Amino acid sequence: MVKAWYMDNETTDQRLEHHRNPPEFITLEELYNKTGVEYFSLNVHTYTTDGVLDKIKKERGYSYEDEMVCSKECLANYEEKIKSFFTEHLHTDEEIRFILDGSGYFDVRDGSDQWIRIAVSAGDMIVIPSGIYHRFTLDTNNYIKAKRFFIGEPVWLPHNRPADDMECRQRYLEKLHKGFVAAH
Ligand code: KMT
Ligand code: NI
Repeated sequence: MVKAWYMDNETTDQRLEHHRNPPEFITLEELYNKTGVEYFSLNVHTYTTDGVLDKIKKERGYSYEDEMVCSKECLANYEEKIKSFFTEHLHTDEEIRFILDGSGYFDVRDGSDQWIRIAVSAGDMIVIPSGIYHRFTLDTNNYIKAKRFFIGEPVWLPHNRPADDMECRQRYLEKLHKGFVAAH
């Protein structure tokens, strides 16, 4: 089940929760209004036939999908990959992940440059907007399995911060200042 909170800046062990003291949780609605991050809840046992994922894919034009596993055993160049996932970056396209098993954290910056930590596990699907600074880490379970989606030919390339001159960054900032409006 998804949960989101403001995290402190302490990241000696990135896999821990790093709540502020006292903890400051935020709702999914607040998360969307503050960052544009979208969330869908899916049933991992029925998603292949219940039509919920199919509808999202159709409406949003997700034409590409694959599956990835992140764990010490399954990820080639594990340490390097984990390090690059956790380096603050943005993408020219949305980062769309549907968690099938395991768990992890997506960290996103709010409009005041504060980190919000989003804990995801099986059934959670999140859409991280293009142009937002973010990062990913496994938690102490050290395991996640997720589906990735993309509109057209996938571009996974991260642009590490600072990438403020990029067009996708400028467009993201415009939406942030105007207020996010759901596309559907
Ligand atoms: C990414 O791009 O950060 C990832 O794909 C991380 C794993 S997705 C659960
Ligand atoms: Ni990313």
